[in-house]
Amino acid sequence: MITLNLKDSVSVGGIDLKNHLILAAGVLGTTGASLNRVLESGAGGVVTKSIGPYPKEGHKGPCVQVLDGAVINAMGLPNPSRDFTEEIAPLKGKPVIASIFGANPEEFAEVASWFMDSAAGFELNVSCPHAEGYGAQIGSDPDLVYECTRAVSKTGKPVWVKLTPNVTSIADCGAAAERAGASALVAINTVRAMRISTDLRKPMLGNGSGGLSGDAIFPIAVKCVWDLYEACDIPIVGCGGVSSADNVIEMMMAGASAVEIGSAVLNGVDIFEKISGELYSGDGVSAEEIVGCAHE
Ligand code: RRO
Repeated sequence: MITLNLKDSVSVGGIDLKNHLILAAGVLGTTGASLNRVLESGAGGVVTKSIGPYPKEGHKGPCVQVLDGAVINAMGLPNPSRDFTEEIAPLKGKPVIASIFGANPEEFAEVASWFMDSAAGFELNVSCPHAEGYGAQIGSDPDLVYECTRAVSKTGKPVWVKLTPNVTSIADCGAAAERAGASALVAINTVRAMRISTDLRKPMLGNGSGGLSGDAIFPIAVKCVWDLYEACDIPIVGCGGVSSADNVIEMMMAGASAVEIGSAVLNGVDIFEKISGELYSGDGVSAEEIVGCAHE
């Protein structure tokens, strides 16, 4: 397997990371203590659970269905809103990326203003597949992606935009974010999905449908990263089903400068040490040599 050499720090879209492996939004990102634990377990950076303009309890349960090689969730954007600032204030100076959402550009700008001091940068969540009025309803319209990204990029902080695969052209959405001043694109959020209990004769999740993550979506994520790399000139962060060092290299060959790990963390936070132990072993080539190399 190809291995990488790790420089002192890795800079992606204006954010300095300790390595190329980042905790994805939604998993272990609800408290400052859990985010810090993930950093101490070897993650190069961490993304918080998505924070919005008002506190939200989330969808009624069951909210998570664990399948063979995949997970479907419909958490429903549960978050404490502005109170979350207290969780990450003690982590100031660490590579903590605040995932934020809103229903319009004004709400995005308002939520961003709370984290200006504490976060290293923002990840705009315009891609949750089951968020009425938020999420993919914004992220599937390039004009709305542009307006919301613009509102936060005016802060001058690094802005990553997390995109949905549930669109005809992810490249059009990525290009809109790039035009609006995004410093990186993150691909992908979860894939719209549902299962039905044949015993109960009704959907397994309380919300009906949800978002699919885990091994099953890795090829979808690779194709989305590939399409964004062809269409855009800002860095791409690959996310979706990454669970091994070889997956990281494959994402990079498609065009990712770093990767986020989500569902695989559910099997243990030591995933960061496990992957980096393999990824950075041996002499290793520079990431620059690998990123996008499969396009040539
Ligand atoms: O909270 C959720 O239900 C959720 C979010 Br915010 C998201 O971005 N993606 C997802 O699959 N679930």
